[in-house]
Amino acid sequence: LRLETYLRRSIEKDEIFLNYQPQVEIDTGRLVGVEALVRWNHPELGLIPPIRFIPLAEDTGFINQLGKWVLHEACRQMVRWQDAGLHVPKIAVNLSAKQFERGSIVNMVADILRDTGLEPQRLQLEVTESVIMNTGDAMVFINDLHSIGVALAIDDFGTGYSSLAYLKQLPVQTLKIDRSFIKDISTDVNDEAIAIAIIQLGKSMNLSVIAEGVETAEQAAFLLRHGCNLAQGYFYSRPLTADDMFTRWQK
Ligand code: G
Ligand code: G
Ligand code: MN
Ligand code: NA
Repeated sequence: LRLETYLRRSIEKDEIFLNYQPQVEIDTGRLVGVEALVRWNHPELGLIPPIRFIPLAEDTGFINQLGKWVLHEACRQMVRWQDAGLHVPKIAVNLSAKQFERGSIVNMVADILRDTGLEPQRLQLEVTESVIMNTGDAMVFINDLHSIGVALAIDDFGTGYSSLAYLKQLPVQTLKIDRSFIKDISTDVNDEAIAIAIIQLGKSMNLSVIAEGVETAEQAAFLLRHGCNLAQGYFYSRPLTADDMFTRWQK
């Protein structure tokens, strides 16, 4: 069977699950949120990474079903943690361009929030610059999502083509500095300059800025020194299962 055939059955077969990567305040180590990252555990092929199945899901249209499942599960998990005594301030969920093409994304998100009872401001949707710039109605949908109280972040910021004029108009709260700029931040002067520029841009536009892919104490110290107090990366934690999140962060 082709991977596509398996993928179509993956949800009903319970092979899809989420991992959660902590997002922390650098100076205090406090948990400020998590990013939900989808995983596919195929019984014969094992764990298939999202870079292999997300593009396939996008090409086949399955992303709409998958994206809906991910959102629902992410919101449900926030409520489960809450009920079990772990307060995770917010959850970030990645969206594909394809999920904007049907026009029903706002209703879908609103339904899921109503169904799970999660407060809208505790859900942050991540979109990339290319989704915003290349998807016809993305601006309209982003404004609609904002109007129901959901938070928005621009993912992989700095790697795509983005217009500052657009950025200014968008009801976005967060920029995520792509991990490619963080990797050599203390040795590559260009990466250093780009990271500092993004931090400054965020400050001047009153946006919060979070660095992705933080792997060392040096990188964290650099960020803090330059005014970025939010980070996500292996230095703090790898993506965790829902249970491990609970064990690791429950006080
Ligand atoms: O752990 P990592 O391999 O999870 O993720 C690889 C890529 O897959 C990232 O670029 C991430 O944005 C993307 N990704 C992870 N989970 C999801 C998801 O639920 N939806 C979409 N559209 N992309 C995701
Ligand atoms: O593109 P997006 O930012 O949504 O994807 C997040 C991806 O980055 C996931 O694949 C996640 O597993 C990965 N990731 C998270 N932290 C680190 C890190 O510190 N180093 C590296 N190399 N990858 C990371
Ligand atoms: Mn992301
Ligand atoms: Na990213």
